[in-house]
Amino acid sequence: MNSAVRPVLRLGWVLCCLAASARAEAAAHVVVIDGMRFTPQVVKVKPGDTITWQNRDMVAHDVTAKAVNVSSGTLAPGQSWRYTVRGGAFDYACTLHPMMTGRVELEGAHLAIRRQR
Ligand SMILES: [Cu+2]
Repeated sequence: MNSAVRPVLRLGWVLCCLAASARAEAAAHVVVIDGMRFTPQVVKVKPGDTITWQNRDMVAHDVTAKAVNVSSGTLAPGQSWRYTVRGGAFDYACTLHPMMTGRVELEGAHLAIRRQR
């Protein structure tokens, strides 16, 4: 093989592996909405993870955290909404039933959670 080409190929291989491992680390979390509550109520995530809220209840709900501009809009029974985690932790609620609350926490980021309060 041409020795000038080899380092380029090696770099390409490294970048490819980095991209693959970053993708493998992003987890998909599910929060079920049923019986007028979010389960689990606290979901621990990393930036890049996705959270899907599935409304399995008999009435409409939403997922809203105004402080961080998170809003699912109304989720009719059977609907779901996927969110990709970008920043820090947040508390959320259902605006239709404000006693329904949940929290998104960052794994191993207790300082970030404390700062938000
Ligand atoms: Cu609700």
